[in-house]
Amino acid sequence: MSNWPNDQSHSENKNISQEYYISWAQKAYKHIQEEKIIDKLDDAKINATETVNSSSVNISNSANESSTNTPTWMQKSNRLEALKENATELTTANSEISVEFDKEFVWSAKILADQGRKPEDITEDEIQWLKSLHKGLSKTRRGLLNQLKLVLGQGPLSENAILEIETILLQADIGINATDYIVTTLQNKLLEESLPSEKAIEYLKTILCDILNSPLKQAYDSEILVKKEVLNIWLLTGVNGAGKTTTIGKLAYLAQQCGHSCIIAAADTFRAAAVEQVKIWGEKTNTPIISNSGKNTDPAAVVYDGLMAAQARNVDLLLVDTAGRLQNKTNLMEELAKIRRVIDKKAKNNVHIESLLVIDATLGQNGLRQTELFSEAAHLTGVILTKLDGSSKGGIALAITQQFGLPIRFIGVGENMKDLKPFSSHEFVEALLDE
Ligand SMILES: Nc1nc2c(ncn2[C@@H]2O[C@H](COP(=O)(O)OP(=O)(O)OP(=O)(O)O)[C@@H](O)[C@H]2O)c(=O)[nH]1
Ligand SMILES: [Mg+2]
Repeated sequence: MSNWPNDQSHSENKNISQEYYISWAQKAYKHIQEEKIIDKLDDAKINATETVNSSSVNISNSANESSTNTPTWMQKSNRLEALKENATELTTANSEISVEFDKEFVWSAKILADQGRKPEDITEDEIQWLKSLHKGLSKTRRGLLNQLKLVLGQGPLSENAILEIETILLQADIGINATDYIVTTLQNKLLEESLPSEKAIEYLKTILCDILNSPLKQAYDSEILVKKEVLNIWLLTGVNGAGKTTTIGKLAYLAQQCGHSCIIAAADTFRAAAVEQVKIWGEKTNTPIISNSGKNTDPAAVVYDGLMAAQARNVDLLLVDTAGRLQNKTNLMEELAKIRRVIDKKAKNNVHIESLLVIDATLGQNGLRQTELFSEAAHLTGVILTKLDGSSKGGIALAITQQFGLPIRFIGVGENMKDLKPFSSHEFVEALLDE
């Protein structure tokens, strides 16, 4: 994976049978199992080689034993025995695989199959990721589907049905604008054509995907975020505790995985502990940190230092961590505007700037007000949603996209390094509406 695709492609064929997906999932599971065994065998090979090597050293040191003359083929055979023993152990030890083959696995496999993937290319991480997303949105999904099944499939929506759908969409944090749009578009379709409940839900999925993809069609490149041959500067902003620093760590990890060179500017100078927190992520991901431990350091100065270092070192990506601030604190928002001005002024040639608002998805509609005010100060180009594994309802993604035309760029579903991925409208909408 050299870039960070927002893979929106997926099969349009909704008639594929469940049996097909189960068989696909079984193949993917077998493949993951085999990969695990190969990994373990590789480890065992190294261990066995080390054991044989160290025992031959011992043997050669012992003058009275004839094993100094142990023929090479015999040593190999010992190694083979060790490998065979390990292989038998491993093939019988299913517990070695942490991802379980269950309903969630089949669902995850289905999402990957619909994106045109092959079972022999699937990794355990990808399945774990989709499982977390599906699990995180399970409560919202259950509520939405139960209600929708009651009112869909009976021709155009009655006034009561409209009210019920509106209520359930609003409860899922989808917001007034997006809810209006969704219900009107759905009703227009149902007035045109009578759809059974299942087909109406499929149609609803296309409405939601269209909303989520709409900013990409207008102004943004849907393919990649890290542009080639330029310095990419990603400024992360947001309210206190939204998950900015953790997301910076996860992004540094992703950058490393994709082969992009990266440095982090620790521009949260508000708390001493903030720089320490960034440094821990720097160590975990082997990413250089630019910081200034002086008291009352101007965060804009750290950003400036970061920029200079990034340009001098010719790195692909500069990640900027900022202090958490409430959107209604004017002085703090002015400080943010200054940071943004420094970036715009000093980074003129060969740069691509992304200004990303990190939103804690569990905070619901508050995200809309945050988006509005952070947009003014930091000229946002996108949003990162965190904590979709928690009590979040998820609908805020649609509310933000519909109201502000900003794309959701990444989503976080946990506190670990691997718990962040580029946003895919297909995956997200299926997790919201597919059992
Ligand atoms: N469950 C879950 N927790 C997360 C996620 N992202 C971040 N967190 C947690 O949220 C808490 C706050 O994260 P930080 O990264 O420190 O947030 P921040 O925005 O940098 O906070 P300030 O710098 O204080 O404004 C930490 O406990 C993180 O581990 C996520 O996707 N899921
Ligand atoms: Mg922080």
